[in-house]
Amino acid sequence: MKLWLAAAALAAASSFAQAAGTAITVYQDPNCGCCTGWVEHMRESGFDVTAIKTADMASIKQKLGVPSQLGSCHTGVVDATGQIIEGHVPANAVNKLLADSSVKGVSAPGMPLNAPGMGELDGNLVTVDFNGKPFSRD
Ligand SMILES: [Cu+2]
Repeated sequence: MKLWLAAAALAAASSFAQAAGTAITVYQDPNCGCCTGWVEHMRESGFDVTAIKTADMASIKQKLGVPSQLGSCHTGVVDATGQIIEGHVPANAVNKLLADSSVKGVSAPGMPLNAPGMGELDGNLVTVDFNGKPFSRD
C-alpha cells in the first residue's frame, strides 16, 4: 500500500515536471531570426533544444507529416515521443501537448505577431492540433 502511494506520487510529480529538461530537436532555416527567437523562448522555459539549420524545410515538414495548410517557419520534434511542434507555439501549449500523447502535433500556423519569437503573447494566440482543432489559447 505504501509502495503504491509512493509510485502514484512519483507519477503525479513527473507529469507536472514534464517541461524540465525535455529534449526537443528543432529544424530551422539558417536565416530565420524569429525561429531563433522561439528556440530561446523554449530554452528559457526549461526545454533542452537542439537546433538544426537546414535550407530544405519543405521536405522535412513533409517527412514529419506537418499538414501543409498548418505550416509555419520552423518545425520541432519532441525526441522522446515524436510529437511535432510547428511554428511559434508557446511553451505552455507544448507542456499541454506533452501531457496528452494522443495528440500527434500542434501548430501556430503562419507567423502570428502575438507569439513567442515574434512578439508579446496577448491572450489571443490560438494553436491547433494536426486535425485543425483549437488546442490552446495563450
Ligand atoms: Cu518564425
